[in-house]
Formats: sequence, C-alpha cells, structure tokens
Amino acid sequence: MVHRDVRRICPLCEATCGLLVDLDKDGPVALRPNPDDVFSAGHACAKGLGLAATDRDPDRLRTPMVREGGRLRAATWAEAFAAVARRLPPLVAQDRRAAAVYTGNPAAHHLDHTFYLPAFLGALGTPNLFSPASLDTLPKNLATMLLYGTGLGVALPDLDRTDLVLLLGTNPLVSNGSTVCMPGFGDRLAALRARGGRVVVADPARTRTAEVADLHLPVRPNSDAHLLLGMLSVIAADGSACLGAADGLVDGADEVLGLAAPFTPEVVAPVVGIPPETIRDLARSFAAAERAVAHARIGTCTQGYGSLANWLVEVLNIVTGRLDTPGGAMFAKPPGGGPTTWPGGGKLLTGRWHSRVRGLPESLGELPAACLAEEILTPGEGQVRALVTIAGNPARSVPGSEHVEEALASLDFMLSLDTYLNETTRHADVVLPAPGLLTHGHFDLTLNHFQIRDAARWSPAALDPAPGELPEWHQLARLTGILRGDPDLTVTAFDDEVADQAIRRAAKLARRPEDVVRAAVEPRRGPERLLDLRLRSGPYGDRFGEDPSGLTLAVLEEHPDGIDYGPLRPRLPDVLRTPTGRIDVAPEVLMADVERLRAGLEADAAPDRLVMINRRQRRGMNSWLHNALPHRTDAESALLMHPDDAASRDLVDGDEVVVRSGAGQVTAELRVDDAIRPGVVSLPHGWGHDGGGLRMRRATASPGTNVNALADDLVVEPLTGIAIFSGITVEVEAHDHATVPAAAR
Ligand SMILES: Nc1nc2c(c(=O)[nH]1)N[C@H]1C(S)=C(S)[C@@H](COP(=O)(O)OP(=O)(O)OC[C@H]3O[C@@H](n4cnc5c(=O)[nH]c(N)nc54)[C@H](O)[C@@H]3O)O[C@H]1N2
Ligand SMILES: Nc1nc2c(c(=O)[nH]1)N[C@H]1C(S)=C(S)[C@@H](COP(=O)(O)OP(=O)(O)OC[C@H]3O[C@@H](n4cnc5c(=O)[nH]c(N)nc54)[C@H](O)[C@@H]3O)O[C@H]1N2
Ligand code: SF4
Ligand SMILES: [Mo]
Repeated sequence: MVHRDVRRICPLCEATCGLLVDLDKDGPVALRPNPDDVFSAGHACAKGLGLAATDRDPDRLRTPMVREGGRLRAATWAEAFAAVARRLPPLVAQDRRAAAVYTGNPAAHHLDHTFYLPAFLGALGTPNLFSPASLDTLPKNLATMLLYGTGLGVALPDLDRTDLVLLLGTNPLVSNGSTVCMPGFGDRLAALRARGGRVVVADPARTRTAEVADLHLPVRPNSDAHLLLGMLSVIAADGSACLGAADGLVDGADEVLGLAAPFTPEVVAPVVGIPPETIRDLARSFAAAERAVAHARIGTCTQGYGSLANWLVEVLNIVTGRLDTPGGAMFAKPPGGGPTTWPGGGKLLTGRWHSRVRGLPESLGELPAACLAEEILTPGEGQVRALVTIAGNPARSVPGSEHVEEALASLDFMLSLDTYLNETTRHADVVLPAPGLLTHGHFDLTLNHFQIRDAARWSPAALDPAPGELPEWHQLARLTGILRGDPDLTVTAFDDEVADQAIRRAAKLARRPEDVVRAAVEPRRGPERLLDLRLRSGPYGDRFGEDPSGLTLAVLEEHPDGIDYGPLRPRLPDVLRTPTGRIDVAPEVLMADVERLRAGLEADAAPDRLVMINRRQRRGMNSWLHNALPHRTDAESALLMHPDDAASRDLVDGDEVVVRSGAGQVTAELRVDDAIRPGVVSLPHGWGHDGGGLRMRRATASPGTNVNALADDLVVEPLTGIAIFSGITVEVEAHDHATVPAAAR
C-alpha cells in the first residue's frame, strides 16, 4: 500500500461525490465515501465505489493499438502517432469538412479535454463537431440560452429549501441527478418530505424516485409540454401568476399565459393521460406553495416536444415567482468562472451553420449527433471521411446503431482516444489509451455551473503515469502538432501556447497586468496552471494577489475536502447574458412551436400505439461500466411491459421477445411489471456489447439489448435536432412467433 485516504472526486456522474481512496503503485485498491467532503458529505454510490475495478480492469487498454492487415494490434506510441501523421493530414488537406469529431460524456468531466481540446479542434478546423449534448440536454440548453443568455447558466432546483418539487423525466434515485450536482438526492428528497414538503414525479414509469414521491403522475411519453401548458392555463385562468424576484426583468409573461390559456386541463388530459382535476390541483398547489420549483431532465429532452417542454418548465418557475428565490430555481456562481460570470454573451449560439446532408442547425458549436452517420455515408462535396472519437461510444449512444456502425466501418481513417476496445473503437485505425484514473487532477469546471451549493474542490494527481502511459493532454499536443504539419511541436511549447491565451484572458477578467498574472501562476504547468488561472480570475479568486483572502489553487491544496461558499444566492440581473439584459419569457421560435403541438393534439391523444422509453440503471454508466462492475444483464436489460399489454399479446414474464421499430429490431427478455404505464414499454440504454472485435470480456459474456438499434437517426426534435428516445412506436411479439435475422440479435 502506498497511500491511504487520498481525496478524489468521482469523475463518473454529476453528483461529483468526494471519495477516499486507498491506492498502491498501480492505482486505486479500495474506495470509501469521504464524510468530510464539503459538498458530498459522505455520499457515494456503487459505481464510484467500484472505480478500483474500472481502473484495474485487465481489459482496459494499456498500449496504443494500430490496425494492420485489417486487425488492431498493440503498438508503440511512436507507431501510433506515425500512423496518424501518415493518414489524417492528407484527408483534411483538401477540405477540412472531411473530418469530424465526436467527444463523449467522460470528456466533459476531464480537465485535459476542457483545456486542450479547443487547440486540437482549431488545428483540425472542421465544423463537424458532435457530442452527447444532442442526445441529452440540447432543449434545456436552448431554453436556457433564449431566456437567460447562455446554454450553461441553467436555473437549478434549490431542493434543500423548497416545499414542493415537481420532477419531470428524471430518476435521480438511480441517475443521481443531472444538470444539477446534488449528491445524496434521495436523502434530500426525504428531508424535504420530513419537513412537510411534497415531491411530485411525472414519469411514465413508477421509478425508484416515483416510489418515494407523494404523488406520481404516470404521464404518457412526450406529453410534458402538454402537462405544463395545462398547468399554465390554470394559472392564467386563476390570475395567480406573479413574477417575484424577477419582477421588472421579465418580458412576455402575459403573451405566454395568453398562449397557454386555451390548453385547459380538459384539452390536454387526453394526451397526458392524467385526469384534468389532477392537473388543475397540481397547478394550484404549485402556484400556492410558499416555495416550489419544477426541474426537468432527459425524459423531457429526448422527445418530440423537447424544446417546448424545457422552455415551459422555465415559464412555470418564472410566472409563479420562483426564479432566483431560495427554494425556487436559482443560479450557481461557479468558482472556476464561466459564461455567467464573464462579461459578454448576448449572442445566440444556434443555427449559425447547418449540417451538409439534412440541413439540421448547429447548436452551441455542434451539429446533432443524429446526422453523424449520414455525413459519413452520403457522397458529395464535404463528405466526412475521417473521424476522431474522444471518450465516446457513438456506436451505442447515437440512434440508428446500424447506420452508425456502417458509417464507422466505411471511414478512410478513424482515430479514437478511449479506455476500451468497445463497439465504437473496434472500428478505429488507431486507438490511444487513456492513462489511469489517479494520474491526473480533477476539478469539475463545467459541472460547477450545476452545483446546488457553490463549492470548490480539487483532487490532485496521486500517481505518476505508468511506464507507457501518456497523459491525454500530451496526446492532444502530439496530435495538434501532426495536424499543423509540425510533428516536433513539444508538449511544453503546446502548453505554453494554450497558457498564453489563458493568461491574456485571465488578466483581462481580473483587470491585472499580464506579466503579474504570468508570474503569479509560476511555476505551475499543464492543466494545473490553467486551472489556477481560472480560479484566480473567477468570482472568488484572489485576482493574482490583489485579494490575498481570495481563491487560488494553492488555497484549494490546503483544503483537501474543499471550500464551501454556501447555499445559492440570488444573482439577478447580473447573471443574465441576453442581448437586452432582460428575460424574454416568450421567445418567438418557442411560441411558434406551440402551433405544432396544437395541430398534433388529436394524433397525440391516439391510444392505440405501443411506445418505448428508456431508463438508466444503478450499476451502469451509459455504455461503459458493464465490463468492470458485476451485473445481471438479463434482468437489467429487460423490456418492461404492463401486465395488460402482455396479456393482450399472450406474453408472460421471462419470455424472449422481438421488439421492432421503424429503424430496426432487437430481442430482449420480457419483464411484466405494473410499474410501467399501459401502452408504454421501457428498455435501458447502454447495452448491446455484441458484434465481435471487442475487448470487454465480462460485458460481451452478457451483452444485453442495444436500444439504439430501435431509435431512428432520421427522426429528431425539429428545433434542436436532439435525438428522440421517448415515445418511439414499437411492436412486440414472442420470439418464437417472429423470424429474426441473426444479425439483429
Ligand atoms: N446509474 C447511472 N447514473 C447515471 C447514468 C447512467 O447511465 N447510470 N448516466 C448519467 C447521464 S450521462 C445522464 S445525462 C443522467 C440522466 O439522468 P436522468 O435525467 O435522471 O435520467 P434517467 O434515469 O434515464 O431518467 C429519465 C426518466 O425519464 C422517464 N421518461 C422517459 N420518457 C419520458 C417522457 O416523455 N416524459 C417524462 N416526464 N418522463 C419520461 C424515464 O422513465 C426515466 O425514469 O444520468 C447520469 N447518471
Ligand atoms: N437510447 C438512448 N441513447 C442515449 C441515451 C439514452 O438515455 N437513451 N443517453 C445519452 C446520454 S445522456 C449520453 S451522456 C450519451 C453517452 O454517450 P457517449 O459519451 O458516447 O458514451 P459512453 O457510454 O459514456 O462512453 C464513454 C466512453 O469513454 C471512455 N472513457 C471513460 N473515461 C475516459 C477517459 O478518461 N478518457 C478517455 N479518452 N476515454 C474515457 C469509456 O471507456 C467509454 O468508451 O448516451 C446518449 N445516448
Ligand atoms: S453518485 Fe455519481 S459521483 Fe457519486 S459516487 Fe456515484 S457515480 Fe460517483
Ligand atoms: Mo448524459
């Protein structure tokens, strides 16, 4: 044993729990929750506590891999970079659009990527950038951007001080929460109830979270916008709207209430599948509660009315006076700074360019991942022929897996930075392995925007990279050099170049001379220098010596359990980055989309379709923990179906069934369960470890069902292009009644 009780923030999910790690020279050996962490106070889950198994997984890649004679073989770093240098630059020399980049979820938790990816992307110069944002959050980002001015500055549910929380399309007792960093979500819900508050959950499934709620609304998939319009129409009719702390800053409240007025509970109830009286009562108790807040996540995003639903959640909070009030929806003040603390903004980062094939709009600098396959497969000028994937698994996380894998297999060159040979990286020509977990520091710069209390926590690296391991930012340095035709670009020169820019920026933010700033962060290098720059020029920063009591990385090093800046404080109007500096609660593009919803009312109420939704599981993290953490695949990746739907199809629990959609078909084990509402079935996301060429022995031994073979890459939410995972029409029948091609299994 080398060390005990090393502090480490879990990099897996948005709860960002503080862990205590025992480690030896090869990595973590055992992990415990850190009771003294100022933010997570002893919370953690099986995934975080299983990080030793993940890091020590014998299947985790330890060397680069290079394709030779059609097969991937272990290679040296020199061989791997030489292969990239030979093949990638010529492909992009003629047309930069020939390259695309897909950056996956773990990259958002990783400082190396936060800090150094922009330089790499700059060298590549392609507009074809993709990430899970378009599989996850975009409608929320759009609503937030239109109302408050930035995509990241979301209004958070101030759960610890509220009396009534309405949760839509989220199951935090399993997911641990999303677009809100709230460790111990379950305990906080219990505390809310213990102090007399109420928890209401809108979800087609009676999830673990719904089980602990005072009221579960088993809404039909894709009906959240209808439910919210119904609630707003009651508030409009009752005249109970009030703007509270946002009064004087909000435009368009009357317009939006006027627009909602005709959508009475009686009008929307047939779509929502909830009695009108329940909708009316909920609207009234929400409006009347002393403190209340609505919070919506992925179930409301990855659906046909995702932008409307996410906008209307903000509208509900705003017109009931919840915005920027304790116990309502509040903004974080991120210690590392960000769009809501920096000057500027006021620009709408959407629709600035469009995808080549389908013409879908860019959002926040990215194109919808649902177009990735067609951008590769469709010939013509600007066709994508080279792909770089970084910490992502689009072959399982993007809809239309069959198209995606066909596309990956057809590329002229593919490079992946990852920890596994998975369903995506098996197609790569070069795979570069990530080093062990404890070899790099951790600070949640992006997730700071979602923290339920303002806090700063830093986990320094605890181990040197093992022989043969290369920090990811060193990998990005080498790749950037290759793309610039400067293969000798040193890591030091690359780092200095990135730091030069960051120093200029930090000097401006802190209003200090550049040489003072530069000297203040000496002798740090790498991500730590860049982080120090962000902290010291951030809202709690020491402004490079001007405020000796202010935050620096050195101060954080002296506080291994973190620094707590307390509960969220009101930030209006200073937090706004809209062009007017005000909140237009009735943006034209969203107001106009209500007409689409109105036109669809009758069709959306039709009861005769079976539709599918997705779910998450406690022991998985999207597609990539199944190899390291023990699981029971069959039960976990089963298709949930209501007893009435099973009976009408002559199906019983445990049957093997075929599930068919317009996009594909899969087999799954059936679980008959009244926790799901009639007319709806649910499959989990992240499974389907099949198809050969994988190095994930435990995962491939029980591959589970790939839900994204059923999701259609050609059907997206129109305003953002986000993929649709909720409300997919499916047919289900017994396996022995169906003819299933072996490839679909
Ligand atoms: N254990 C575990 N934790 C995770 C992850 C994981 O894979 N495993 N993934 C992480 C990631 S990347 C994210 S983004 C977060 C997501 O965190 P959450 O947003 O909490 O995601 P889910 O747990 O999938 O919960 C979504 C819920 O929406 C419901 N739903 C589906 N369609 C609809 C609909 O149309 N309307 C409504 N109202 N509800 C609907 C589903 O039944 C489901 O219960 O979780 C993170 N945490
Ligand atoms: N049908 C359906 N599809 C979905 C969803 C859904 O609910 N339903 N959810 C969507 C959501 S919310 C998300 S966020 C996406 C996730 O989509 P992705 O980000 O594409 O997929 P992950 O499964 O998170 O894969 C992450 C990869 O990163 C690797 N990795 C882990 N740590 C590191 C590291 O430090 N460095 C590097 N280089 N690699 C690392 C892992 O081995 C894994 O291969 O899936 C989306 N797709
Ligand atoms: S809840 Fe999330 S952050 Fe906390 S230990 Fe589990 S995976 Fe890690
Ligand atoms: Mo996600």
